[in-house]
Amino acid sequence: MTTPRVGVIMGSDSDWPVMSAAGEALDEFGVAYEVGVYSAHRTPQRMLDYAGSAADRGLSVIVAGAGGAAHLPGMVAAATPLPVIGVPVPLATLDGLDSLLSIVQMPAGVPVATVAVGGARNAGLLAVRVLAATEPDLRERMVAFQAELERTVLDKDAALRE
Ligand code: RP5
Repeated sequence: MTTPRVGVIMGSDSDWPVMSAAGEALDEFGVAYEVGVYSAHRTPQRMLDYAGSAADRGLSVIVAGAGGAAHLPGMVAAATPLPVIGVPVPLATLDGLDSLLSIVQMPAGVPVATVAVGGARNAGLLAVRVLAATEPDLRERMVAFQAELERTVLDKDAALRE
C-alpha cells in the first residue's frame, strides 16, 4: 500500500459530503491520502495524537474541515509543523460565516491556509500544489490541469460567439 501524503480530516462525519471534494481532487492527481474524523471538542486527545504524529508518519499536508465553532484546523496547526489547509464547512445556520471566521482568524505564528466556505475541492488542489513544488511529475500534471481549465473557458467563449 502507498503511504498517504495528505491527511483529509474533519470534525464530524457530517462534514464528509463537503469534504469528499478534497479527496476527489487528490484522486484526480493520483495523490495518496487518508481520511478521518478528529473532533477538536469531542475527541481532543485523539486530534492531538493525530497532529503530533502526522509528519513522522509521512504526511506532507493536512486538509482539515469543520463547521460552526470550527477549531479543528487551528488546533491541528498548533500541534504539527506541516502546512494545514482549513475548509470552513457551512452548517444550516449562519451560512458558514461562523466556520470561516473560526478558521481564518488565527494568531500570528500559527498559520492555517483557509479556502472559501465549502471550498474543499480547492483545498485538495492546494495540497497538490504544495506537493508539486518539489515533485516535477506532479507539477507537470498541475500545468496540464491549468491548461485544461483555460481550454474550457476558451471553448465556452467560442460557443457564445457562434
Ligand atoms: C463541528 O460541528 C463539525 O466539524 C461539524 O461541522 C459540526 C456539527 O457536527 P455534528 O453535530 O453533525 O457531528 O465540530
